[in-house]
Amino acid sequence: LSATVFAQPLPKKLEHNEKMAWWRNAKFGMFVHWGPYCLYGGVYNGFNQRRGGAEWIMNRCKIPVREYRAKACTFNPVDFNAEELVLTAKNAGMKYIIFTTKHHDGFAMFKSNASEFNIVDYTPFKRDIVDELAKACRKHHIKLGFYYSQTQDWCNPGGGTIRKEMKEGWANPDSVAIDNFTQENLGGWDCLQRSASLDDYFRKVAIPQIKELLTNYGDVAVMWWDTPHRISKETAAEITAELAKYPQVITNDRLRRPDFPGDYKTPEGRIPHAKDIERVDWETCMNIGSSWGYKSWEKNWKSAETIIRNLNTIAARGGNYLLNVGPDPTGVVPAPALDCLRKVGEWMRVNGEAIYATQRSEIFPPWGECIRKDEKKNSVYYLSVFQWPEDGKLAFDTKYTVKEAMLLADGTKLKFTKTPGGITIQVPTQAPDKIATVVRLELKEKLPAIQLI
Ligand code: H79
Repeated sequence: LSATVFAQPLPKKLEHNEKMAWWRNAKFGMFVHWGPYCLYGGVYNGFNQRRGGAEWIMNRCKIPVREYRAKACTFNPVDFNAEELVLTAKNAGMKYIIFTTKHHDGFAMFKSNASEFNIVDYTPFKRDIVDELAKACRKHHIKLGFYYSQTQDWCNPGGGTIRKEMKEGWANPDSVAIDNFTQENLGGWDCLQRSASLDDYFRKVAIPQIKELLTNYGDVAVMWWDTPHRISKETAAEITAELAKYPQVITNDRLRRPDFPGDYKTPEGRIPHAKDIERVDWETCMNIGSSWGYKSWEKNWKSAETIIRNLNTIAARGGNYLLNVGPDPTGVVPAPALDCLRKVGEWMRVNGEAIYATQRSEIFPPWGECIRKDEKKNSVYYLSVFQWPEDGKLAFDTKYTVKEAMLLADGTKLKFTKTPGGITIQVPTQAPDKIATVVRLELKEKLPAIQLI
C-alpha cells in the first residue's frame, strides 16, 4: 500500500460515526481463511508451495481447473463446529469475525444459487458454513463480516482467465487455471489482466452472490472486499448501490481503488507508521502463522507475546487488529494457533480495559505504548510497558495532570513524582507481566476530542 492510498480521505457523513461506533470500540477481530485450498495444506504433488499463502496453491502450482474442482468435491470438514470457532475468537478477546465466503478459487462457503461450486451443492458436507457461523455469532454476540473476493474466480472463465491463450484454453477443462510465472516480473496485481467476460462474471455470479450474502444471513457487520483491480467503475457503483440498502454494513477499502475508499484502510501484514494513518479508520490484517490458508508444514507461528504487543501498538495508533487463522481439512483451527489465542485471551481478560474503546494517544514512549481512553469527565492513559525499567522508575512525559497511577492487573496504587516534562512512577523492580504490564493513569483533564475524517 502506498502512502497515497492512506492520503485518500474517507467520505464525511453524519451517520458515519454512528455506523463505525461498534467497530472502533471492538479493536480486535478474527480473520478466517477457509476453503478447499486447505485440502492441499500448501503441498502439491509432494512439493511444498514456494511463494504466497497456501490459499494461492491453485494458482502457484498451476493446478488444472478440473483437478482442483475434483479435489473440492472431497471437502468434508466433519469436525467443524461453528460455535467452537466463535468461542475461540470470543475467549481470545475478539469482538468480530471476518470469514472468507469466497476466495480467489471461486468456491463459495455458502449455499449459492449463482454457482454450483459451493459447499452445499458441491461437497458431501452439504452444510452451509456461513449460515452456521451467522447463527453461532448471533448467539454469542460476535459480529460477523464477509470477506468476498469480487474480481477473481480461478474456476470460472470470466473471473479466471488472464491471458488470451489462457482464455482460449478454457475450452479445455484440463487447462491450467492461471499462468503467472511468465509474468512474474510484473509482480502483484499486474499479473492479472482485464478479461472481456469479467462483466459477465459479475452479472451472473459475483453480484448475485453478494446479494445472497447480504440477504440470507441476517445483519452483516462488514463486507471485506479483496483485490480492487479489474473491476469497472460502473460495477463498483452497482455494488455500492446494493450496499446502500444495508446502511449498517461497514466496508473496507478494497472494492475499487482509488475512487471507492470504503470506510476503513487495510494495511496487510504490517503495522503502519502513526503518521501515515492520522485521522482515518484502519485495520491491520495479519496471520497468526505465515499463511492465510491452512499450511500443513507451518513452522512460523507467532508467539502470544508478539500478538499481544502488536495489539497494543495498533491500539496506541488508533487501529484495529484482524488476526487470521486457517482451519484445517477437518474444520479445526491448528493447535499452535489455539494455544496462542488462549494466552492472548488470558492477557485480555486482565487488561482488555486498556484496548477496547480506546484511541490514539499521540505519545510514543521508548519502553512500550501509550493508549488513550476518554471517560465522561476526564481521560485515562494506559501505559503498556514492554521494556520494564530495572531501577523501578518509569518515566512518562505529559503536560496533563495525573491524579492517580495504578497497576491495571490488580489495582495496586503507584506513587509518582513530578518532573519538568511529566512524572516518574515508582514501579516494582520486577515486571509483573513480562509480555506487557499496564499502568493506568487517571488524568484530571479530558483531552481535546479527536476528529476522524
Ligand atoms: O486473502 C489474502 C490473500 O490471499 C489476498 N489478500 C489476503 C487478505 C491477496 N490476494 N492477492 N494478494 C493478496 C496480493 C497478491 C500478490 C501476488 Fe503472489 C504476488 C500474487 C502473485 C505474486 C503472493 C505471492 C501471492 C502469490 C504469490
